[in-house]
Amino acid sequence: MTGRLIIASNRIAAPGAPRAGGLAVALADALAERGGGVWFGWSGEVLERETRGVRLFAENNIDFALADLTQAEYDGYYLGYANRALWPVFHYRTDLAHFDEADFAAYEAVNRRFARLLAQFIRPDDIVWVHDYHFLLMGAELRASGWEGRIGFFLHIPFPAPEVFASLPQHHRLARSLCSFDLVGFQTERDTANFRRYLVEQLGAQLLDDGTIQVADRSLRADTFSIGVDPDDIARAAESDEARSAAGRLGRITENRALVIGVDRMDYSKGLPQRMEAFGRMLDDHAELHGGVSFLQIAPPSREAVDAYQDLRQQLDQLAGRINADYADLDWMPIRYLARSYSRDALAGLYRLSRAGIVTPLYDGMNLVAKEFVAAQTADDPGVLVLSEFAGAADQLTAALLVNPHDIAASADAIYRALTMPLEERVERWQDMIRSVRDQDIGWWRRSFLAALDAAVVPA
Ligand code: GDG
Repeated sequence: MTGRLIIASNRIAAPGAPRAGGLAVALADALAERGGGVWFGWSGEVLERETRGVRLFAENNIDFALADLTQAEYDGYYLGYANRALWPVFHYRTDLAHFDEADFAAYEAVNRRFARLLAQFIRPDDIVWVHDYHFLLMGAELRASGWEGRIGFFLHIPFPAPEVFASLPQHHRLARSLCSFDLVGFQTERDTANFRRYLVEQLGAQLLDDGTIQVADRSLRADTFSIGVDPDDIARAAESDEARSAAGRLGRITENRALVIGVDRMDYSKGLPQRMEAFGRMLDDHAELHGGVSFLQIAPPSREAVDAYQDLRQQLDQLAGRINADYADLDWMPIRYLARSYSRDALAGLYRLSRAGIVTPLYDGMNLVAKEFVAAQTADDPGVLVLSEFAGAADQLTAALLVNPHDIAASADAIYRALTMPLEERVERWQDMIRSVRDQDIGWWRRSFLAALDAAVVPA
């Protein structure tokens, strides 16, 4: 164990605010477990022109260091390069990508400015853990600022096939920067293999027998660390007053109808239109279920300033409207589509109430909702998970009903199968899944990443 842990992520869980997400809790725990450290990132504030420099807050023994963005940085770095170029390309949607040089310049400038701010805090024996696609250039920029200590990087989204990654005009720059880290972590074996293959084919890397990757004068490691959830915490949340009240409110309306639930940020990677079509298709095929099943889709809007997200919103509004118009009756609404967010506790209550969870992204790094759904079930009457084979979670949750989300007929069949599955099979599948959710939980994820980073050899 070395010095302090320094975490850098685009968004941070600000002091005093409730830590809603599992990830926020995991990172705060990682800092606490090390006996303190610094969590550095964007404050979430956008200022017209000037930024104010880093603002520091202490909470217990964690220092939070917050930096603002200017409007131009927010537009170019965040909405532009991160969310109009990197996000679509890494999710295999090159058709939606905008390759704008000015956006890349803003991305590079923010990575440089943030790296320099960070370099002011770090001490020689600290270790630095950088998160996600917003900060791909942070490795190179930290090294350029003179930092020689350990730095690790974890990518929360998929690392695409090398041919797809190479569609980014700046792919060499991005990959070389990733090689400035001592450890690069991915969600699945496929992501890790894609990254390694890219380095060999494009940068002439050598893969050594001990797992080290040699690229020019740098050596690094790349490995798989599948992110998890805190299953005990989710089970507790599902028992909370708020969970019961949410389940009660919904239960009164759906009465004894079977409930199918989906919870996703409103994002084109999540396969929401395909999922609604699959539910509609299931109603086409199974008249006997009319009036007997409801599909609840919770989809809090995100990144609304990006065109592709506005298009998705329209598409979903139309689809839900059409399916409901075709099938709804005086006392039955087949789809309840809610473009808003609910508390973590309320969601856990709704997962528990549901007979099936439907998590069918077209591509997803891991997908925590799949694991949260499993963790919220009870052992004596668990719901069934219908899961996309293209979610990272499918590698671990092999007892889910795995589907190709583009195959509407097969997805419709899987929903039907989930709704009609005998209790014995539901229990068997759930036990298999909860074992994996417990074995590789959020604590396992952060501990295994940090142990590998501690073990990374830093060149003398
Ligand atoms: C990225 C990667 C990877 C959703 N709606 C509400 C709400 N949520 C919570 C869920 C879950 C989280 O947000 C979403 O996580 P996902 O993993 O499903 O997806 P992304 O946001 O795309 O996350 C993904 C993840 O990073 C972690 O590495 O798994 O592949 O894309 O925790 O519960 N939470 C609340 N209200 C909502 O309405 N409170």
